[in-house]
Amino acid sequence: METPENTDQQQPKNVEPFDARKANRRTFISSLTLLAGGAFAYWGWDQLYHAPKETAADATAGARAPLRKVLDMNGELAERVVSPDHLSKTYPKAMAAKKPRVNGKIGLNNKAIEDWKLTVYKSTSENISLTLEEIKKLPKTEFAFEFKCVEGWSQISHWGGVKFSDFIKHYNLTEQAAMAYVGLNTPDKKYYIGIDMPSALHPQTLLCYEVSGQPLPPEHGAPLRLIIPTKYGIKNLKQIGNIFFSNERPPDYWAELGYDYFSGL
Ligand SMILES: Nc1nc2c(c(=O)[nH]1)N[C@H]1C(S)=C(S)[C@@H](COP(=O)(O)O)O[C@H]1N2
Ligand SMILES: [Mo]
Repeated sequence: METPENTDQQQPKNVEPFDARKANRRTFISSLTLLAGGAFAYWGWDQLYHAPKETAADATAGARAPLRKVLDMNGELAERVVSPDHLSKTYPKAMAAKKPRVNGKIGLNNKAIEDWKLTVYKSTSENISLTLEEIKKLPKTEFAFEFKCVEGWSQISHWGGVKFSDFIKHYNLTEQAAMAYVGLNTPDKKYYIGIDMPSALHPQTLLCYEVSGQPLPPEHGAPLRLIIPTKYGIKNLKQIGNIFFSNERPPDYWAELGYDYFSGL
C-alpha cells in the first residue's frame, strides 16, 4: 500500500513543471535589464564626454571637470596619508644606470648655471639668496631608486643632495613649511611645479646636486634639481631657480595641461 511519504519521494514538491509562458517572461525581463544597463552606461559616457573642460582659473586645466574632481579628491586623500615612515624602495648603487636617461629640457639654460643662486622667498617681500657651496655644507643624503616617468619608462638611478626637510630646518623656514604647498621653478620660470608640503618634507625628497656620484650635468638640471621619489618624473624639477611657499596650489606646468596635480606614486 502506498504511503503519502512514498508519493513525495517520487515527485518532489519544490520542482514546478516547465511553463513556457513564465520562461518567456523571464527572458523578456532579463533582456530589458541588460538594455537598461547599456543605456545607463551610454548615458554616463555621454555626460562625461560632454562635461565642460575645466577652465584655467585654478592651478589645473585641460581635463573634463568630473574626472578632475576625482583626481583632486584622490590627491587630497593621498596628501593626508603621506607618511615619513613610508619610504620608496631603494637599491644598491651598483644597480643604478651608469648614464641615466635624460628627458625634458623645458626651462633649462646653460647660461643660468654660471653665477647661479637659489632664491628662497620667505614671504612676498623677503627672500634669501644661496650659493651651491652653502647648500653643499648641509648633510648629504644619497640613494638609488626607480625613477618613473609618466611617459611609461622607468630606470634605477643614483642621486645625492640635501634633504629638503634638513634644508628647511637649517634655514629656519619652519613657519613657511607650515603652509600647504611649496612652489619651485627654473631661473627663467618656464618650468614650474607645486608640491604638497607632506611630500616635500618626506625624508627622501632632495635638493639634489649629484647623479651617479658626479656633479649634475646641465641636461640633468645643473646645478640643483629636485628629486622626489614619491612622485612621477614630471615633479622632479631640473635647474631650480626659485622656491616659494603658499597655502594655494602653486602653478604647475603639467597640471595646466591636464595631468594630475598630485602625481604621486
Ligand atoms: N626644468 C625641467 N625639469 C624637468 C623637465 C623639464 O622639461 N624641464 N622634465 C621632467 C620630466 S617629464 C622628467 S621624466 C624628468 C627627467 O629627468 P632626467 O632628465 O634627469 O631623467 O625631469 C623632469 N624635470
Ligand atoms: Mo617625465
